[in-house]
Amino acid sequence: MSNLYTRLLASSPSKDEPFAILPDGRVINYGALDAMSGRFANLLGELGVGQGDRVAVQCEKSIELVALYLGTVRAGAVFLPLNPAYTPNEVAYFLGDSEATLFVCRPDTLEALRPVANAANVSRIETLGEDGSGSLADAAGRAAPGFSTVAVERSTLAAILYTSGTTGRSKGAMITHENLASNALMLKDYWAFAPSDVLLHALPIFHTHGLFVAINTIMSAGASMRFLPRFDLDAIIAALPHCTTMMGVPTFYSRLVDDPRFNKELVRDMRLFISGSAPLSADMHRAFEARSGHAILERYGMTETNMNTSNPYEGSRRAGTVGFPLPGVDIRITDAETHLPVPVGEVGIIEIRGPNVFRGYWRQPEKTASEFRDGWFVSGDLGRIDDEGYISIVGREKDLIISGGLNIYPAEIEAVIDEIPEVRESAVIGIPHPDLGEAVVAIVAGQAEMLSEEKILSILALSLARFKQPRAIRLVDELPRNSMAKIQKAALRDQYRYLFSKE
Ligand code: MLC
Ligand code: AMP
Repeated sequence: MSNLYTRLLASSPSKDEPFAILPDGRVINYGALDAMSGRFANLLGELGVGQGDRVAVQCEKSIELVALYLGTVRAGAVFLPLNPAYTPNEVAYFLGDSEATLFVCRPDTLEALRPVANAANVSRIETLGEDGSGSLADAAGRAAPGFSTVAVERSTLAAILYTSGTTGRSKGAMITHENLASNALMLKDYWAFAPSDVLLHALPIFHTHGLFVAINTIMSAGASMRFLPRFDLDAIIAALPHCTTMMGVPTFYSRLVDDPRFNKELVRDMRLFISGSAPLSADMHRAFEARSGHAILERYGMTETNMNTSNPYEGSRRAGTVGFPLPGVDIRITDAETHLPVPVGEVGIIEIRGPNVFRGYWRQPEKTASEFRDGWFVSGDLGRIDDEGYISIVGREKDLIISGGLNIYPAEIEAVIDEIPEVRESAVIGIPHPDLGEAVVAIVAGQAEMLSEEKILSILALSLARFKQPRAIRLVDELPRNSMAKIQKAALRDQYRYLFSKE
């Protein structure tokens, strides 16, 4: 069976065709990509990374990192990307849980992370900087560029992506070559990607959206991308006239609409804007269309499943909906109590089945079993299907906050706050935020005179990535509880709903 890499290149783009255009103007063509990824694949073998071994990476976005992803996949090893914002504490868990063979970090974090990797028994630690420096990049430069891509089974793991869990313990989603190849090849057709397309790539590449949806899809079309290190409005405005497509989280689109330079002339060569990872409000959909003349195509996905549904490329892209099940993907909506499919128009839990659905959580068979029902993956998202087949996401059964497209599980933050001796208990909630969609807020009950927002934040900063840290903390005497003594988060969300906006 073919490797993901081979399947992504089935359209055989010529070696001279561009793959990535970098901010400094450098162009990486498909031939160079093959050589770069081949060098990394050869190097992994030299470093003792075998098939199935985990390559954990916590580096800034760079084209070398893309090549390392592809080299890992070509070698039959498992790519495990980590958000560069994670603290050493968080990294320690991922390295230990995954039993990674190789850990690659930034040159400037090596000193802090070496003991973490050693404690997790990682055999090798190497470095890769965003400018292509570092010990791994140096050694790759000396490795041979030609590599015979390893044949794998459909069910062979290509990647593990950690997603936080409701209990606070992150789970490694095991993603196979078939999951990724089937999804990318289908999306290329569904969204009409062609070799002439240039994708504006400003997403991080440690998640499904920027790594798989964006990069795999353009590779399967033999298309190219303008590869930006992060979302920077000036750089986006400068790049838009040279692009045909863009993928982003809703925050990208609201920031564009807020910028007076964003207009129809700027996007004259664009054919498609795609949004996902968090809800795009119907108001934002309309505001964007009024300004740009483009109806954003909203789609719905998950780390565990890649892409599930999408608004149509041809046809009406309906604001506030995530469109139809994608070809090959089955969706059903079931009742939370009876688990039976609900009638059209009624709200229930979205369940997913198809070649896109992951193999399970790394070394957590019970957790895996509990999230599947009769072969369907139970998403935890609440949705409804209307009589024309459009699916809307109306909420979440899982206690999850999505801030700027990044998932945050309250339990993980509550656990750290609750360890502070003066704290009795806490409730972490998501509150509507004009830029991030939702922002993290902590409501804390305890010895108020001994506590302060600054003190709590400084303790959280020691163990939690910045994006998980609350944007506001409120100290209270008591948390509201229902008759079953359960904290009423809905009441708290209601009470603080205007914290970041005008009433
Ligand atoms: C950065 N910060 C965030 C944040 N991103 N805080 C909360 N939520 C976020 N998402 C912090 C920074 O550390 C910084 O801290 C402060 O907020 C201000 O930073 P900023 O400069 O405004 O942030 P910026 O770098 O512009 O990043 C915001 C963002 C970025 C929205 C552009 O987070 C982003 O690119 N998000 C995309 C996430 C993504 O790819 N999700 C896909 C998941 S896959 P300080 O110290 O300065 O206060 C998935 C499946 C699917 O969900 O369906 O796709
Ligand atoms: P992640 O675990 O980071 O992959 O996030 C997946 C979750 O993001 C889904 O379960 C949804 O809750 C949410 N999500 C993704 N796309 C959309 C969308 N278009 N609208 C609403 N929620 C979305």
